Amino acid sequence: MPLARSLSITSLSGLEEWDEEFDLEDAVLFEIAWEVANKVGGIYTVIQTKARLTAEEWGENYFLVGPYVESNVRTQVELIEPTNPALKRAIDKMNSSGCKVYFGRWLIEGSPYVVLIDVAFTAWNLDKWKKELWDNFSIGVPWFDREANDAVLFGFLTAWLLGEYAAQCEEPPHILAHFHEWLAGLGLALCRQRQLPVATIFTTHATLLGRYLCAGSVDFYNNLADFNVDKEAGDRQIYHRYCLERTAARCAHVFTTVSQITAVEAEHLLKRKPDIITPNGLNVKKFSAMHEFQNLHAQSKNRIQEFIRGHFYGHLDFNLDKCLFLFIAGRYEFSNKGADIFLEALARLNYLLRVNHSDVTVVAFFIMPARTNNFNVETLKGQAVRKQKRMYLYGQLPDVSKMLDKDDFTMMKRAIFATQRQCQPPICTHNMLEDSNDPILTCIRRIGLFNSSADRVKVIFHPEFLSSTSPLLPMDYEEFVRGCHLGVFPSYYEPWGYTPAECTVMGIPSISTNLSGFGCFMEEHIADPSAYGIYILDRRYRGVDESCNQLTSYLFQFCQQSRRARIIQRNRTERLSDLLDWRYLGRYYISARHMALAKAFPDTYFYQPHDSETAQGFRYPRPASVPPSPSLSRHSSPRQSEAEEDDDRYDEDAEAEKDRLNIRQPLTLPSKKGPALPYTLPGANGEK
Ligand code: G6P
Ligand code: 1S3
Repeated sequence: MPLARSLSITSLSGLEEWDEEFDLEDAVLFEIAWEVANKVGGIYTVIQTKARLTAEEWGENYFLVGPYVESNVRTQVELIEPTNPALKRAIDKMNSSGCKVYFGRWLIEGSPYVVLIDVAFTAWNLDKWKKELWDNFSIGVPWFDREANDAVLFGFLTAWLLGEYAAQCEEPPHILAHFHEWLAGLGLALCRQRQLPVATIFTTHATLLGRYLCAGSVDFYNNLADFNVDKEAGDRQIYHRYCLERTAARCAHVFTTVSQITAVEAEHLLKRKPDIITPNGLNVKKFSAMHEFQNLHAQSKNRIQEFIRGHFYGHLDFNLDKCLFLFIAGRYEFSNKGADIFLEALARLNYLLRVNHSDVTVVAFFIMPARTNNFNVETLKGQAVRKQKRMYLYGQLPDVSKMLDKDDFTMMKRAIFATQRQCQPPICTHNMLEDSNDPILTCIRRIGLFNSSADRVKVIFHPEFLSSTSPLLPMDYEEFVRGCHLGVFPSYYEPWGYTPAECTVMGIPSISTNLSGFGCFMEEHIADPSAYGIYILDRRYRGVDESCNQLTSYLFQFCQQSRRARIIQRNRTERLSDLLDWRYLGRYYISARHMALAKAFPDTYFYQPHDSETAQGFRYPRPASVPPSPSLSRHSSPRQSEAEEDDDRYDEDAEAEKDRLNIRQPLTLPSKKGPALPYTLPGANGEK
């Protein structure tokens, strides 16, 4: 019997409600990605955080499909018997034909069903399937590309699963299959080539060529329209991968990208304009006490301060209470993620703070995984010293002269000597395997930020993702972000950028760029982003040196804010979190699914863009408490007088209420009648 399902996206502090009455009939949704229950990068975050909302909408008819990785399954998945009879028959049939397909519940919010396929177990089919790929699509995959081989196996196996499921259904089924990224894309192309009754969506989270070209020395955005894509892919030995990606994009009923900027890129590099933009959301955690996130900031900051005490033992000649923690985190793509200009700007900031005799010290963390031989001794020693000799770290005797005898003093002096260091506090927490040509370390050597006593900017490179079980900095990523003051993500290539979004929902200000999906999205939705702690660097229309100056000036301004100003700013930042909640952003995925069903099954489904999809974009107004004068626009982040400098108690609720009244305006969505691509690409009319 057909099921009628609908979803009401509820109101989010001023954002418009969105009731969707699309009858899904007996449709079944498969969402297919290499990162289902398998964390590699940002796509995992998309799938994992979105699952709850999608499971609410599709209930028993939602299945995620990914690779079987034993270590992941052991910790994240509860294996069970398939719940859907047709799917059970399909899985049994595959398993009796030499495959290993598992069914379970992924133990995350929403507990969605997962179908996990062991691709290695079916590797005996690889040559046969590669021949089929060549015969039908003229794509030849070389034997040495392991990732592409996995993509072939995964593609054939997912198409097999969907075909088998369709064959096992008693009534003609309405299958919707949503494929993410090139690694999963072949399954989509095979569904179309085999004419399966499947409505298909392909979402690209970054294009292969875009990532490769940007990582080189190419002027990417000024030449987007002119690249000879086949040659560029061939030169980088990724032609076969590129063909898989482009085939999926071309074959899909609906093609989506995560941002407008990637839509422009896809149009030029994959030769198809996306039908819908599907921005990435998060599951926003709401605390019952409104300012709980501020308390969490203070708690986590204390833990970072503890680490700093150990790391800088013997050199703790700066005031930790006036110390600001900045960080960059993500995949280690030195220039794509903007680590290059961040370092350069830190060197300039160091100079500015020194010549202005600032009492602020900045510690900048680089959390980017690289190849290492574990922690280095000097760093571990620092934490050990901290734990044992905490009272001596400041290098001065405490005023206990009356309590101690001569021997105690001798012992204490020796302990102080033991905390003295001949070397500077380390830059890197680990032993790097490629120390001499590591890009971050090489750049630090050039700019001379060596954590010396005179430096107002200190640098710590932690080339491993954070973990609460680390002996060094035992914090998970979320705790760490909460304890920092500012996330700095000056990316050159960033289709979306989860890192600044995560900062926002935790109430931590961030710097992103107008070349990142997130930065452009915020620019589109907020009248004065920096007032909300969303600094957007111009990397599109400025040269590298100019962007670096702009970044330096953002950092310097940030260092000049009083504590009270930072607290106000964090409150404003946190208020934007509804905008990044899947409960709001999930609607774009819903539209993509309805559009695909209507294209594949026009007799059953009818798609009409939602009213709000065609209206003008909503903008968060400038906060009421920010002065409107243009002369202050550079300083729309809150500033106070010196007298208020250390006053961290103020009427937060009154300030918040003032801004909230201003925000309560109906929300309408930006135009999504196909992506209106608003960017005049520099170079198109001669500008640089
Ligand atoms: C939160 C806490 C305050 C604390 C402040 C520190 O707002 O509720 O008690 O003083 O953080 O802010 P800061 O920007 O100096 O880390
Ligand atoms: C990609 O991961 P990345 O860090 O390689 O996908 C993410 C999820 O859509 C996106 O946020 C990011 O910008 C892309 O680059």
